[in-house]
Amino acid sequence: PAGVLTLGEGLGVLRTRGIGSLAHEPDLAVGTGGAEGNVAVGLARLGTPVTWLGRVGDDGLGTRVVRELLAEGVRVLAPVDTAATGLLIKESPAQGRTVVTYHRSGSAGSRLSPDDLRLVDVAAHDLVHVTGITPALSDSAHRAIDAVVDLARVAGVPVSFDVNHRSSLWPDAAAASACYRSIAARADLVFAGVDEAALVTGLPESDPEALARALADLGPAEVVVKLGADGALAVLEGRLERRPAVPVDVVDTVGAGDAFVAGYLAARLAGEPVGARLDLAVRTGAAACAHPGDWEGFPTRRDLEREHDGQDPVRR
Ligand code: KDG
Repeated sequence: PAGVLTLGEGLGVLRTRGIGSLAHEPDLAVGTGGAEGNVAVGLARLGTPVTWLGRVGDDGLGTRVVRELLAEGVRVLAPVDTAATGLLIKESPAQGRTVVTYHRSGSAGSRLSPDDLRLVDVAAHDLVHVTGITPALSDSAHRAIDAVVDLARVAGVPVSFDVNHRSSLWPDAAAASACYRSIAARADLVFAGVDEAALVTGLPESDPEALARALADLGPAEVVVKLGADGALAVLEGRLERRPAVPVDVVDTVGAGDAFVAGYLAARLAGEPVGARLDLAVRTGAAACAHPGDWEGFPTRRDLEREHDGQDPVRR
């Protein structure tokens, strides 16, 4: 089976090694990121077949994005573009806090277009996963997301949509919200944080269950609202399920949402009921928080089994 198809921008990630601003920090660690690629890694590690589609530059970071995804077992369709691979910088002003800046305008990934969909047979997949980041990148990327969602719908392939609001990529909140509503209305499954659900529905953040139901009223049969340290809840065909978070010492939460989505989708594709989807999602999300990289800390099935193996912190 072809499993999941996802598409978006792959980025180089530079992260300050110490605590402090890039104005002073001397050392950077180099990695890769991009929400959809992160989800793809999460799925591959959990044994779910997955394809990632995205444009990369003819440069070291583009090669690195492709190589990391391939090394993780993701099927990669990556047209090489004349523009440079986009870049994200993570600074850590204090322990457990992260500040992200983007250097991605006009990047290779932002030049994704509906034409690129000729590389892939959308109808052959079990699910298509998109995020609200890609339509913010450019008109052509926005049209690519609309096109893949519409192709999936026509083919009867379920569409999963993670709102993933990145305010700095949008001219204003109203433009973002209108776009998210349009995708949510065509999706089968929507993921949102409480702040994102409030942005899309116009309701206050104080009642997550009402937010989930209001998102479902836009069209999707299944809605998952992520509550951070309070866990998550899901509404499927009107029925509510809720799970607490798995406690974790947080190093960096960037990427945790993607791990959560990967866990949820892996369980969904395995035919698990909603409660088990949430169980796997909160565990994979917690594992991702324990690592400074976007996706490096995502667990495999074996890692999840080992969590129950015993108390000795050293394994030999
Ligand atoms: O979820 C993690 C992503 O935010 C990160 O990898 C970069 O895709 C990214 C973005 O646009 O923020």
